[in-house]
Amino acid sequence: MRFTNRQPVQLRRSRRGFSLLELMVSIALVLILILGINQVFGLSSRTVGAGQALSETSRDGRNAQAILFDDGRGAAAALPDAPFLIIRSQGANAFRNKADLENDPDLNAATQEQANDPTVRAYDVSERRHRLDQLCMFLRGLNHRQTGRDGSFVDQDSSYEGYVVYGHLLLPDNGPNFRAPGETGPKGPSDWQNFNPNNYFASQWILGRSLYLLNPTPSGPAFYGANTTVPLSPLSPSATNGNDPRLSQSRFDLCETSIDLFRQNMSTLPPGAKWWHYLTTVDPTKPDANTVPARHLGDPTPARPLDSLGAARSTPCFLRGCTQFIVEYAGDFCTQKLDTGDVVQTNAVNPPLSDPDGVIDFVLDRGKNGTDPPVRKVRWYGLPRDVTDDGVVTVNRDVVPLSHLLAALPSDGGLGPSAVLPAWERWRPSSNYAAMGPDDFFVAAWGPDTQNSPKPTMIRITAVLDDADGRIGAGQSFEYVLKLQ
Ligand SMILES: [Ca+2]
Ligand SMILES: [Ca+2]
Ligand SMILES: [Ca+2]
Repeated sequence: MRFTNRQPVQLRRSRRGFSLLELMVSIALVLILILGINQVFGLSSRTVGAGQALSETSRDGRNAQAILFDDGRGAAAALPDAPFLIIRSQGANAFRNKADLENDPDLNAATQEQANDPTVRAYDVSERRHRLDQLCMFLRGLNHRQTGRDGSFVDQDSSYEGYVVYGHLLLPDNGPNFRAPGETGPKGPSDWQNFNPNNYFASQWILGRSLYLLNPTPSGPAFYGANTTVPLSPLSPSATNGNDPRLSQSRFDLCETSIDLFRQNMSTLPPGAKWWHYLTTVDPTKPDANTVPARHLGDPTPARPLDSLGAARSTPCFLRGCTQFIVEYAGDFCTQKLDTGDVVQTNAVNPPLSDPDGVIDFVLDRGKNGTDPPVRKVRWYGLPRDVTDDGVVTVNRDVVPLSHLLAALPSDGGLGPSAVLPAWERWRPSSNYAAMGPDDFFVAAWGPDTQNSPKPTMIRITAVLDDADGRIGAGQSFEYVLKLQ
């Protein structure tokens, strides 16, 4: 009886179900489990995303090397009789990406409110201070056309002569306009990203490689097809009124000229003509100091259905997420003391001058503290850059223009302020580095008026590649050295 008595109790208990408390506890447990699983999956997908972004940037950096070295060989072959070679260097303030913008109190990349903000000194290279250099070279060697005439995407044309420009591209906004990298609009900082939606953040920038084949008798439509005799055509506006069409806006990658014809064309320029100014700036009628560099047009995602113009605009897109593009040069331009690196005057009279000595100009590296035994390293010339990373630019340790080294005081290894300066350094920034302006730029241009001057033997390119989606902690840096002699 006792046994049978217990059964209803057990049955009653098993039918009772869950109490509210038990239900809540189990729901909470399930929620915790789901959150945990989410965390694990989120973490691993972020890891996969970062890994993918890293492998993408390293793949792009490696692929770029083959093309850059090929162009370097072409430039070396063309250099002895090339019409010109131009390096134009300039820095710009910009946010690395959206997250960087959102951390900034006044939404302005040119101001540094917080102690931990990336520096924006003119000679810095940081996540807020970027280099947007340009390199213009003539090439000898086989190159194929990358665009086609109207109604087609490619042509069979090829040529053994070419002209290539490396530099950041103008990219379309979501309307009809093209915007410069980091360009800001007329309204306040809160509108700048809206004004320039595709080329505002440094991680959106695209380094362009705009290659033009040269052919004096082109088979199809070419840039500047008219038989013009305007000086400097067909690669630039005229040297007299600046109104001719610009190569940087051209949809054709074929120019109706040759290296020889163009050099002959340039030889007719009057002495003192600022050919380099006309070839590299947007409005050549403006004075040197306040001109905007001429940038070529690119469009990585042309409208569908694709047409010849859209296809042509996509071909210059070379390196995506290129937040830094730094071009510097090296060679034998002066005589130096082997034990100190000081520049030696090689003429007996004033103004003091230093001739090449058969040794590539060098810098003595004495280690981080300046006390190690000196090691001789190639000296690179260019827009001032703090390569020793100690917060200041020093003439005899960092990258500076050759002019700055020559004109430095003898105690700093130079010849003094009256030194004869190199004719190919056409525009130099202030040598008072602390006071260097954010828009100060540097132009080194070898051309018809420096035929008897030494030319660079090497060009160093430093590029930093970043992920537009912010998946990697910092951009990856790549260095390429092109041997020109
Ligand atoms: Ca700011
Ligand atoms: Ca030398
Ligand atoms: Ca330094």
